[in-house]
Amino acid sequence: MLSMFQTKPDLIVHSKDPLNAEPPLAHLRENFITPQKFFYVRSHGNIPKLDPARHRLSVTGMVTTPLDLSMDELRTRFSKRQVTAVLQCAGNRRADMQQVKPVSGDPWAPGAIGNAEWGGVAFADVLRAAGADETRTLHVAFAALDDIDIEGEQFRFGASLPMAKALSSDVLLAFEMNGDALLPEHGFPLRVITPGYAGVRSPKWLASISVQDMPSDNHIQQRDYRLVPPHITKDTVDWSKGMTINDMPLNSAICEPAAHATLKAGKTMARGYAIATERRVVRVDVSINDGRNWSQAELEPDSDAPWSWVFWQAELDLPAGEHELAVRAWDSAGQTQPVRPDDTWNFKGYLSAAWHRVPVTVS
Ligand SMILES: Nc1nc2c(c(=O)[nH]1)N[C@H]1C(S)=C(S)[C@@H](COP(=O)(O)O)O[C@H]1N2
Ligand SMILES: [Mo]
Repeated sequence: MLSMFQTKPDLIVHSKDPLNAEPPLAHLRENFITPQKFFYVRSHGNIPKLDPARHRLSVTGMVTTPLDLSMDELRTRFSKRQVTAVLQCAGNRRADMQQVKPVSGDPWAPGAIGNAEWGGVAFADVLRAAGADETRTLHVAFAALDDIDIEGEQFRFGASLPMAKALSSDVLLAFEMNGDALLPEHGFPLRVITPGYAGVRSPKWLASISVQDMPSDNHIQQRDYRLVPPHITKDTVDWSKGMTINDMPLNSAICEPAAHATLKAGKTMARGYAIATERRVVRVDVSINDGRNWSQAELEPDSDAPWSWVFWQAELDLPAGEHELAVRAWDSAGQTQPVRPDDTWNFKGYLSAAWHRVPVTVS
C-alpha cells in the first residue's frame, strides 16, 4: 500500500499531519483539469481509512423519510451526475497576507486550488428522496469521520450549507474525481462538492447529513472560516460577528514565470488562472510596471464549464532589469481585484485576492 505521501510526491508540503500540501504553480497550469496527483490537499485532522463496502450515509432531521444508504444504494438509487468545478481553499494565497502582518494558518501560495470533473449524485435528489423540508432558510449540516484536534479541542469535522445552495443542481455527493475513485486524502469513499463555495463547504469522508433550522454547531462552522475586520485579533475575536465564508471572490494568479525566476530580455509568455465563481471572468490584465500600463491576456476558450477557472496567457516584452509582474482579473459585473493584500488583511488570512505579483530578474 502506497503511503499518502507517495500518491502526492510532486506537492509542496506545508504540514504532514494533518496533511496540507499544494502543487508547484507551473504544474498546476499544465492541465485545465487538475490530475489528482497535482491537486492540493487541505485536511484538519487524520485521513480516515474507510471500507467502501461498509460505509453508510445517513440523512436525518427535518425529513419525512430518514435514509441510511450504502455506497451501492447511493449509486443505484440515484442517477449519476458529473460537474466540472474548481475547489479552492478560503486560505488560498494566504502567503501574501502573511507578508503584510502575521496571520494564522499555513502560508498557501496560489496553489490551494484545482479544477476537477467530479462524479456522483445530485445532492438535491438525495434530499428529495428523504422528503427534506425545502424551506430555503433551513440548513443542511454534514458530519464527517476525520478526528481533529484544534488547540486541545477534539472533535470530528462538520460544516453546513444553506438549504437554498444545497438544492442547487450542481451540488454533488461525489465519489469520483476525474473518472477515478477519490483518493483517500480527497475524501474516499464519499464527499460533498459545493461549486463556487470555499472548499470548507465540501466535506470529505461524509457520514451523515441533517436538515435543521440552524447552521452546523461544529467548531469549523462557528469559530473558523469567518471573515472579520482588520482590527480584530485572535484575542478579541467574537466569532458570532464574523461573516461566514461561502462564496469565493474574484481571483487570479501568475503560474509562470515562477517568483524570482531569471529570464532573458525580450519576449516571455506569462501564464496563469483566473476564477470568478458566480460571475464570469471577462478580462485579465498583466502589468510589468506596477499597474501603470496593462496588456490584456488571451483567455483560453471557455469549455462550457461555468464552475471552472479560466486559463490565460500574455506575451510580455521584458527589458533587462528587476521587474515585478502583476495580474488582475475583471468579472462580468465590471469588478476587479484589490490592489494590495493590505486592503483585505484579516488575522486568519482568508480570501486573499489582491493583484498577484511575481518578481523576476531579466538579463
Ligand atoms: N472531513 C473534512 N472535510 C474537509 C476538510 C477536512 O479537513 N475534513 N477540509 C476542507 C477544506 S478547508 C478544504 S479547502 C477542502 C480541501 O479538499 P481537498 O483536500 O480534497 O483538496 O476540503 C474540505 N473538506
Ligand atoms: Mo480550505
